[in-house]
Amino acid sequence: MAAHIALEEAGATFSTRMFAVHKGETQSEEYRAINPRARVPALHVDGALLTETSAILVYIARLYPEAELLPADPMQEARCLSVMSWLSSTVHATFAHIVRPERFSVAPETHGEIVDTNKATYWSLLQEIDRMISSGPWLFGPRYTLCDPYALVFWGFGRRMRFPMHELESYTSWKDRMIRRPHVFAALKREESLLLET
Ligand SMILES: N[C@@H](CCC(=O)N[C@@H](CS)C(=O)NCC(=O)O)C(=O)O
Repeated sequence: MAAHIALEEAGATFSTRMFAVHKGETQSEEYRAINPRARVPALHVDGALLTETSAILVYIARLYPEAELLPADPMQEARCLSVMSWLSSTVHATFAHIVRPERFSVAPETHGEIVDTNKATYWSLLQEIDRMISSGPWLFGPRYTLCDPYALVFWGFGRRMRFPMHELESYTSWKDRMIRRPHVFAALKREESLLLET
């Protein structure tokens, strides 16, 4: 979703192929031929493969500098990369423990505890994002960056887990603001995203 929104925001010419994780399509031979790690997103550019959301977002921002999707100031850019790195290594990794506990322990009797512990951790990370967004209107205050679409992914995951997302007032009103951006809306519509359901 984040990469898809970034391509829309950049005004890029691109085509998409959808592989539904929940239907096991990313584990298929067909998708493994695209990305042997069997994870989305994967971006193909002139035959070259790029994986990892943060790298894809930075690549898109650099390719379309006129869209100003990353700050030009080195410290501001580094702070943005710091947030992307945290979203990937901590927030996303915590979520993976909730939906795939079997990847973290071969003992089924431990899975319930792994899920419960990481649900609590995930909620505290969502609260941290809520605080980061509280001065708004965007994650980096007045300026929209590609950290914004990346953070939208985790609001959606929280809703999927039936967390009380309405309690995160800043994060939730920011989510509504995000959806009102035409390029965000276009990407979500094409993905038939649950975020468009009220
Ligand atoms: N570190 C990777 C994580 C990618 C990832 O785990 N994507 C999830 C979808 S949100 C996925 O493909 N899951 C399928 C699976 O875990 O089998 C990134 O940031 O791009």
